[in-house]
Amino acid sequence: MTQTLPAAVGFLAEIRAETGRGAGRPLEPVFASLGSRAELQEQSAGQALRIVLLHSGAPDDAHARAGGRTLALAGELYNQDELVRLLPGAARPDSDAALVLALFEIYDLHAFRLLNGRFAALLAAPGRVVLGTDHAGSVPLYLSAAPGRVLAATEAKALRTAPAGRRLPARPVRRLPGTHQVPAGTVLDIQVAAGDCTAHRTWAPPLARRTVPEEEAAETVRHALDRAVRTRTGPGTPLVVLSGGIDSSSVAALAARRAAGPIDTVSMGTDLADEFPQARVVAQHLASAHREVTVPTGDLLRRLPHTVWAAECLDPDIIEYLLPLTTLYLRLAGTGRRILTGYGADIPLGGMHREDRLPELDTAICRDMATFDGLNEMTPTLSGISGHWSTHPYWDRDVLDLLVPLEAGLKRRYGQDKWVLRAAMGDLLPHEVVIRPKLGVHEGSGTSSSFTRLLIDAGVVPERVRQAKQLVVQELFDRVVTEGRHPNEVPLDTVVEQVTGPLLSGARPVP
Ligand code: IOT
Ligand code: MG
Repeated sequence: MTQTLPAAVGFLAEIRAETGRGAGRPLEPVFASLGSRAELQEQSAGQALRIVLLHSGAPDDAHARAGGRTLALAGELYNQDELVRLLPGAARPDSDAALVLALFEIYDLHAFRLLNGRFAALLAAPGRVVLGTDHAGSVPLYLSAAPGRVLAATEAKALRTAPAGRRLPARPVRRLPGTHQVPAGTVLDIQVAAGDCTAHRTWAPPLARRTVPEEEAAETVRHALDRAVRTRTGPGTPLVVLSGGIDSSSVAALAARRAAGPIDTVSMGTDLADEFPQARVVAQHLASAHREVTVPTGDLLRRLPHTVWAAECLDPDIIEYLLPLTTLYLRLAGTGRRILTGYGADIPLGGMHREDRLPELDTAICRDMATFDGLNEMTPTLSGISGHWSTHPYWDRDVLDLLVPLEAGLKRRYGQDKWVLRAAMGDLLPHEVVIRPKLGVHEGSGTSSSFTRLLIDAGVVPERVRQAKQLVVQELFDRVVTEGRHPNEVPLDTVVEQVTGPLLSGARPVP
């Protein structure tokens, strides 16, 4: 059977110089993502390497060896065809891992500047470890390094029991001393013996803006998005998580146009709110096999610990976007689906910004493109906890390189937000879908309001709700990441009680 999921969705790796200095107990391969485990061990050139791959049935495709180097790859590439042309000879490497390794042999770490993908990678060579993520850091990668040892994993919780590493040019992880996250679009080059680390940027969001005639802008956006959808669609029936907004409807329309039969679409709502009628219009138009999943808000909120566990994120706003999606993924029957989303379109297009003025719109886009890193909102672990693989066409490297630099007047035009996308998709979707204004998933599913309600019911005054949300997320992070507890063992009500207690004393008005 052709593989639907990437060969691996995660890994844990330990590299130790065999001098005794770096010796220590092997780490437990703990992951929130589901998958099978395969372990590789190698000793060479005075260095011991152990990699535990979290794989989906073909672990040999998730790593490659050549010329004394070993490479492990979690995730996948989307520009293999152009990359293969850079290699000498006619033989096509038989996996993405082998392709990256072959490019590394020619370009060294500059190979990472060539890749368009959704991945985290580790390369071990004698005396040297290279760690890199895709342009968006969309598969998070963490590490801890000290002289004589490098520990790396695609989930921070796997490094929870690692001895404290030294300070590195990367983002420190809360309450895990010496554990860092590899920045988005960055390669870290580490000398194992000394533990020295240098960071090299391989991608940065463009800052310049381009003026393009309307028609050309719409055409190029359509073309780039179509390619991003195509390269993300596996051999099986595509599944699109559909809100009925322009972002996910566009992805569904492009996937449906290419599919041999009906695609699958699914929408979630709660007892409080849903966008079912809007999504149904799209599903009917595309003749997709459509499902609606209604989750009681109590059940939705009970997935907060799972969402923080999967995303390893401390931002309460982001957690509110991710909670309904995580809950939906957990309700999808079976495992192993490849899921396409419309996530992330609002960042380069300024869709979350309800404002007509162009300088403010472009400022918001600059800010969002400068601050997404480390939020982990794109992480595949959100769907990985139920054994699925999600991927986001709008955060394809080429789509971003096209959307970000479009001048703001193409993003807000004729009183519409995300105008250029609406113009690009005009002929594939019903008009009412094309002109429907933005509604965030946290709004459309009643997630924000039910989380607020929970805190108000616990006695938090409205002015402190935001702070309380932040504290709840922080406390959940401490329990499920730092302390390594399973989210099923972290009852939300106890956490809410614990963090709201101190907020209430002195804050509650005297009756
Ligand atoms: P939103 O754009 O509403 O949703 C993101 C994706 O989740 C949609 O494209 C769709 O694929 C899926 N989705 C949303 N609602 C449903 C639903 N009811 N049923 C099934 N699938 C659904 C937040 C947001 O508004 O999400 N995400 C923004 C912005 C992120 C901000 N981050 C940042 N500044 N760093 C986004 O760009 O997606
Ligand atoms: Mg959206």
